[in-house]
Amino acid sequence: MPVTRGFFGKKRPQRPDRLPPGQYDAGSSWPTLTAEATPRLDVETWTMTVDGLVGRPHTWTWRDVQALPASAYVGDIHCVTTWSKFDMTFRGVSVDTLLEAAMPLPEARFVMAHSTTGYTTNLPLDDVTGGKAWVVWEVDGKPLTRDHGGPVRLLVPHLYFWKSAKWITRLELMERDRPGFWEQNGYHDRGDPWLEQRYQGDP
Ligand SMILES: Nc1nc2c(c(=O)[nH]1)N[C@H]1C(S)=C(S)[C@@H](COP(=O)(O)O)O[C@H]1N2
Ligand SMILES: [Mo]
Repeated sequence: MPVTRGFFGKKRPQRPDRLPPGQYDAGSSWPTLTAEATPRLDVETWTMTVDGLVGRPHTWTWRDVQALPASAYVGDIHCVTTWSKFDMTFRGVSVDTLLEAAMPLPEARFVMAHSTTGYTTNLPLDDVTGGKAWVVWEVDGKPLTRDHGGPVRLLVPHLYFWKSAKWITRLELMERDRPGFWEQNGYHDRGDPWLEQRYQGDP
């Protein structure tokens, strides 16, 4: 009986249409990328704040965020170092829910995401509203591990993954854009993987 070579023997992306330019399918592996030392956060003391250009600055405790309406993302993620991962399931709360409580002022157009570690990343407000961004604590049915940003990270899956700040503690709304950690080091202010916005100066 003839054996169809290549079906099992070759590693090919399962869905080339879902792989942005210059990316490869990392399969079941999930690399960790961390610029700073991995912090050990206590959910008893961790808080999430939305402030800056908002009508009502707001801080949630761990229990407060767990009590908000839950929301999930099922789909892909893309790291600027060229790996992508398909079909991940993250659970948490939509950033829209947090912003609703804090009431952004009309002049707010950008956000800075802050981690407890001092890591920052800047995003257009439009990229974290309209059901496109989450604050998450669970992945594929399990609590986020510390390496991957546990207990809580930002998730903005339609942009390169450096925008998804691990150990998130604060979203600061701003009128003008200001570069975060990697953006000061040459990465793009927006970071759309489909447009290959990897570095400052890319389209
Ligand atoms: N606080 C913090 N968040 C971070 C980073 C980091 O170094 N520190 N790295 C970013 C980058 S470059 C990527 S690709 C993803 C990596 O997430 P992972 O380690 O869960 O794969 O987190 C992003 N969020
Ligand atoms: Mo990354």
